[in-house]
Amino acid sequence: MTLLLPALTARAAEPTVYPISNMFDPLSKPALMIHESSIVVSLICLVIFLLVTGMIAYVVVKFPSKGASDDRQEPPQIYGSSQIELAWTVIPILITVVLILVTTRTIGEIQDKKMPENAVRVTIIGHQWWWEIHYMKPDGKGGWITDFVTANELHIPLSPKDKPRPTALTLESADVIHSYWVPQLNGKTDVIPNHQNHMWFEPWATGTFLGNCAEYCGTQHANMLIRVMVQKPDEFEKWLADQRAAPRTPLDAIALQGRQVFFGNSCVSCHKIAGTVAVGLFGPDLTHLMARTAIGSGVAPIGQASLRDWVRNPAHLKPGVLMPDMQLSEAQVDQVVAYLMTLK
Ligand code: HEC
Ligand SMILES: [Cu+2]
Repeated sequence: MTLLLPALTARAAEPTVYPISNMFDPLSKPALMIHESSIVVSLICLVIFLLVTGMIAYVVVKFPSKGASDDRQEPPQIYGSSQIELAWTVIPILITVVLILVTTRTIGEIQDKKMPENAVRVTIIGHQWWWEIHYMKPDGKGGWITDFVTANELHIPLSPKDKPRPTALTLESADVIHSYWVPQLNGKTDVIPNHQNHMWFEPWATGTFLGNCAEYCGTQHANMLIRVMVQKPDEFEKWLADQRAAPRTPLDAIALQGRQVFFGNSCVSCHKIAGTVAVGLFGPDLTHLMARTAIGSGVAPIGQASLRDWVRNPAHLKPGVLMPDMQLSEAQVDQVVAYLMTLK
């Protein structure tokens, strides 16, 4: 994380980074609703706490023991007093009912949200230890199909309060249970194999929001970081258009050799590059690799040095990673990295 922050903040075009997941500073609709109901619940609990501790303190101060000389008698025994027993049964039940109503109302409002036509639809698939991200488009028959695929970094539009544009996420897992959590945008939602969960964001601040996988999912769980880039509408549309287009950077001699290494090795059976024969789905889509800010789901900022390190042996940056050491020669590593750097 510390490794990544300077790289993120140094990017001139990149607006504010929210590195600390401050749950007291919600910047998106569901996060605010959760925040408000947690304040109500905390206040009720605070009142109870003050009442109980206040009464204990009062009794302790008012009636201290006088030691051996204490000739006061035992207080009156009230075992079986229905008035008192009713009071300490009914009042807590009423308080609990209020707490249940406050929280179920919020849960209902969040879960029953009707997505408007203009909502951005995204399907996120958790993998050990990275996130596959599909941007969806209508299939013309009332369903949704993949428009394009990317990984780890979710770009979503700003959702001004007067002109909201929510992003609707469908969460799936390719292997074990993960959990998608960006505290300033929404609460956490489990990502479960053979099951779909849903969540949504309506952020009113641009910037990069950091989050984590919040369910232990194996060795590199801690390096399964989440970045959500909230962008102004025009920037978001530009990003969408760039992602849909094929990479256009012309290849120089070394990048051409690198392309040969890439397609001559099994890279193609795990990675996809749109418009080529590389259609592997086991690893992240590399079509627009260089449009991301980090590699390995946040283990290192993206750049020539980190890509070299990764391609030479990914377990150096991410021990236990599911991409094998490809045993390339130093020259081949340079060539492949030159090719990867054209994937903008
Ligand atoms: C057995 C499957 C497999 C093979 C073969 C493979 N990779 Fe990977 N690769 C992965 C997986 C899985 C990840 C994601 C690891 C993670 O972040 O935990 C990955 C991640 C990457 C990334 C980082 C992508 C990102 O956005 O974070 C790059 C770059 C990469 N691979 C390049 C290559 C190259 C080049 C080759 C061939 C020399 C190759 N890979 C071969 C499975 C594979
Ligand atoms: Cu995980």
